[in-house]
This record gives sequence, C-alpha cells and structure tokens, in this order.
Amino acid sequence: MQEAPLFRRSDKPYDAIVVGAGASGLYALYHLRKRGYNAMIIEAGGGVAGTWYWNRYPGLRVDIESVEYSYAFDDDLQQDWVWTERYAAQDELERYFNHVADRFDLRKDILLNNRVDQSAFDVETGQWVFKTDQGNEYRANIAIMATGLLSAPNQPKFPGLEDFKGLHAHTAKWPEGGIDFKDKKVAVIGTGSSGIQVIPVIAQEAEHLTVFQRTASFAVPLNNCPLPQDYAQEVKANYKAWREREKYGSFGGWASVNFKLIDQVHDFAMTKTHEEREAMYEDRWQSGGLAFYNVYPDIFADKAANDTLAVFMRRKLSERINDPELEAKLIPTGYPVLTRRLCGETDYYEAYKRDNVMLLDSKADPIERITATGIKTANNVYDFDIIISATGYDAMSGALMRMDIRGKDGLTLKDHWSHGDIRTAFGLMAAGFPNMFYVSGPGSPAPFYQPMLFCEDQMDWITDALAYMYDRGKTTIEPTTALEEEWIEECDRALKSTLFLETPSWYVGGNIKDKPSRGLIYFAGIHPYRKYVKDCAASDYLGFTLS
Ligand code: NA7
Repeated sequence: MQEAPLFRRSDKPYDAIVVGAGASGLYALYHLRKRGYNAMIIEAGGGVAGTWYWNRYPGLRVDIESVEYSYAFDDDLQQDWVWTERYAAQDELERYFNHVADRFDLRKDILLNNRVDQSAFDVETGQWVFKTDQGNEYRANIAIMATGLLSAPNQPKFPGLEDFKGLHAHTAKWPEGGIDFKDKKVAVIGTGSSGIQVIPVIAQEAEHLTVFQRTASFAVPLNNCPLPQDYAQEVKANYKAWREREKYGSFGGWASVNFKLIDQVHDFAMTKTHEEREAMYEDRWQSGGLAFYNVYPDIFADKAANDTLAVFMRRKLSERINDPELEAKLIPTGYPVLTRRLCGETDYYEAYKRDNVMLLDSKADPIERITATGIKTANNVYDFDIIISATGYDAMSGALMRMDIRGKDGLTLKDHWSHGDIRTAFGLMAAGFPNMFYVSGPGSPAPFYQPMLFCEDQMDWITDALAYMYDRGKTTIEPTTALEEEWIEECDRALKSTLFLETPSWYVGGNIKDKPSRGLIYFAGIHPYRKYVKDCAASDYLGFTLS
C-alpha cells in the first residue's frame, strides 16, 4: 500500500461532495473528476473500502466470485489485478480498494476519520452544507450519498448490554486489532451470512462456543479455492464480453456457474420435468455460492416452483449434516428459499459436530437480557467471556436515516421516510432534497445486483442528468412528489408479485421494528430498472423539476 498523500482541502465550495469511501464512493469520485467536477469524499472510517474496512471478522469473504466482484470501468485495472482466491477474503478486498484509491490518485480528495453528522440544503446558495463530528464544514452544489446498503449495524437493544463485564462486539464493527478467542467462552447471536462465516472460525479457536439461533438460514457450500489460473486467464482474455454478459445477460451481475459463463435462465421451473429441474439444481449446488439466484425466475414468485428448490436444498442439507438431531435444528422450514439471503458456507455444519460447540434455539428460549457475566434467556442463564452480535443491518435506508439530512423548508429525510414508505424516485433522489443523489440507495434493486457494476451505471445516469441540467442554464434538479408516488407504487407492485413478504428479513425491513417495506427495494431487478431510468432520461427527465 502506498503512503497516503495529504487530503487537499479547498475553502471554496466543491462542485460535488461524496459521502462514503466504499466501492461506490471511490468510483463516484473517480467518475466525477473524469467529467470535470471538483469533488471530494468525506469518510467516517480511518481507511477506504467501506464494508471491507469495517467488517474485519475472521472468516469474512465475498460470496460473488472475485473476478466478477470488481470494477469494470478500467481494463488495465482488471488486467493487472491478480485475485488469489475464487472468493476473496476481507484483507484481499481491502487491499484491492486501497489499490484503486492509489492507482487513480484519489486519496488527495478523501477526508478520512470524519463522520458526516448533518447535511443541510442552504436555499440561499443552493448548496449542501456538510458538518462532520470533527467540527469540519464543507459545501458543495451536488451531494452524492454513497453510504452503503448494508452499513448501519443493527444492534438489538438487549437490556443490560452495557453491564456486561466481558467483551462485546458486532461483526460489522470489528475491533481493529482483532479478538483473541483462545481459552474463552464465547456466544454468537445470529445465524445470517455473518454468523455463518464467523462461527466455524471461532469454534476452532475458543474453549467453548454457544450459538443463539432464532431462524435457520439456507446455506450452500461456497466451494472456495485458490483461483484457478487458467480460469483467471480466460476471464481476462474475454473481460469485455464477460462484463457485457454480466450486465445484460445475467440476473444479478454475475454470470459464472462452475467456472463457465452462463446465460440467465428465462424458462419457468413449472414448465420443466422433475429430472430437468434436479439437473439444474445439482449443477448450481456443485458450483457453490450464489448460483441459485440464476435459476428459474418463478422460484421468486410461485410457491410451488419455490418448493421444488426448497425440497432439493433440504435434501442436500440433510445429506451434508447427516445427524438427525442437528438436521432438525439447522434445516430451515417455514419460509420460501431465497426470500432470506442465501448464505455461502465453509465448514459451517462441521462446527456443530465439535464437542466445544452448542446450538441453542432462541425462538423457543428467547434472549431476555445480558447480565454482567453472560446471557439470561427465558429459561436459562449462561456465562460468557465474549459476546458477538452477528445481528445484521438496518439495510438500505439505515445509514441515511441515522444522519441528520435536511432538505428544503426544514424537511428532514427521517420525516420524509417515516410515514409508511421510503419515498424516492428510482432510488436515486427524493422530493424536497434537490441535487442530492443516492448510490445503491433505497428504492433501487441494489441488493440483487453486483455493487460495482451498479455504481458505474448510476453514476453515468447522475452525471448525464447534471449535464442536461447545466446545459439548460439550470442549477438544481429534484423529483416531483408525483414521480415518487409512481415509483413507490411500482416498487410495491414488484414486491407483492414475489414471495419476499412471507418472512421478516432485512429485504423487507422485517428485522427492524416499525420499518416500512414499501419503497425499500425494487424487487423487479436491474433489467426493468435500467429501462425506467433510461426512458426517463430520454423523455427529458420527465418527473424531475429543473430550476
Ligand atoms: P442478517 O442476515 O440480517 O442476520 C442477522 C441474524 O441475527 C439473524 O439470524 C437474526 O435472526 C439474528 N438476530 C437479530 N436480532 C436478534 C435477536 N434480538 N435475538 C436473536 N437473534 C437475532 O445479517 P448478516 O450480517 O448475517 O447478513 C447481512 C447481509 O450482509 C447478508 O444478507 C449479505 O447480503 C451480506 P432472525 O433471522 O431475525 O430470526
């Protein structure tokens, strides 16, 4: 890693300020500069890389293949960078984003260790004023909120947490020096993607591990391995075509199954024979990872179609776990497969076969409180040295809602989004908040699309809209409330045509008390989304007011 050049401070207002130096924020700065804007990033962390900076728990790795989970905007970058594993681990991803910051000389315009507490629109000047927790204040004409879709940790308010005398950490806020589990009694609360990654590692290190599971997740083998070099070379030789296939021919921006490029499946599960479906599912199971998102589209919408996959998965999990008592606890029932995020696992089920690991059912015996020495459930008391909350995120809207964002006429974003829906136009802007854009924001299909590709798409749209605005001598753009209304309806229609509401996951705001599902995510995915925003631009930004 190169030594960071000092942040270049400007006392004049910036053309644009980007909040967040994760995957989206870094690209936003690069792109804005390329389009001639004087821009800077304000970042709360002490380094760049967002998710891969904050989440440092052992076992963390991406579950989209590294050659696909990367930027596409610069061919030299994708040719030069060498991924070492099929699914990169946290440290490799952190290195990658640092390399991007150095390679494109971004650091001089990145202010670290400053959390934006407040962003307020100044009607007099038409500027956004950003105030940070370090007492700094910056102004810009354009605000780009690249604050992350899974960045605001969800820490359940367990009574007594502050009395715990041992160490407590959330997976999304891992202490920088790491945690030594040796000879320790450890609790992990939560068995989503984060819990499933951290549990096998802690199981090997700790004296004893107790897992508090409320809902079992569907988890498929990740099949991580050193990246086969012939595969890496093949991708590099064909990166352009590969990216096109990811963008236009895949469901979620990744196109490889079993190290082969595949097309999105458009056939419906229920039009296939049992044998054809089984062959498709088996292929995905052998591939590992998230390849199941690329199967028949009716899996997401039709319970009978979904059941065909759920039955297959349960059978595979039963063979994998091969222990009736554990199978009863670990094989999910009661919700459609894929409506909670599919997890990729490495040695997860083996962890429960160890003598030093105990799995508890937190639905039958819920956590009541944390005590000075451990956890009290409805029926039991347990002692721990360390408690890990792997309890997820206030997804999509959480990071924005936790900031004090004030638009025109004193309207706060919190208030704007607190009336039963998350109001945006295409997940890009909200009415009353001129010139403030969200990247991978609520109301977009971000959770179902590769984040770097999405950010590249969204920044193109944003800077095209700005060019259109400035070319016409205007200085502000904002959506009408009518467009917001239409978009919420479209989001709601798309959500209700799926099975996602059948379980209270973060996809539908179900993990956060009183959080609305309306407008949170655009469930129809990237392809219809792309058409909506493209058509809007082509129709002179119909639904947006320029002034
Ligand atoms: P998730 O997937 O939201 O999982 C959080 C887990 O924490 C889940 O098992 C929850 O059970 C559990 N949880 C949350 N609150 C409690 C309380 N109060 N008591 C017991 N258990 C609780 O978050 P992750 O960090 O694992 O993954 C988030 C995303 O990051 C993932 O989907 C990928 O996209 C990357 P519940 O299911 O609510 O019963």
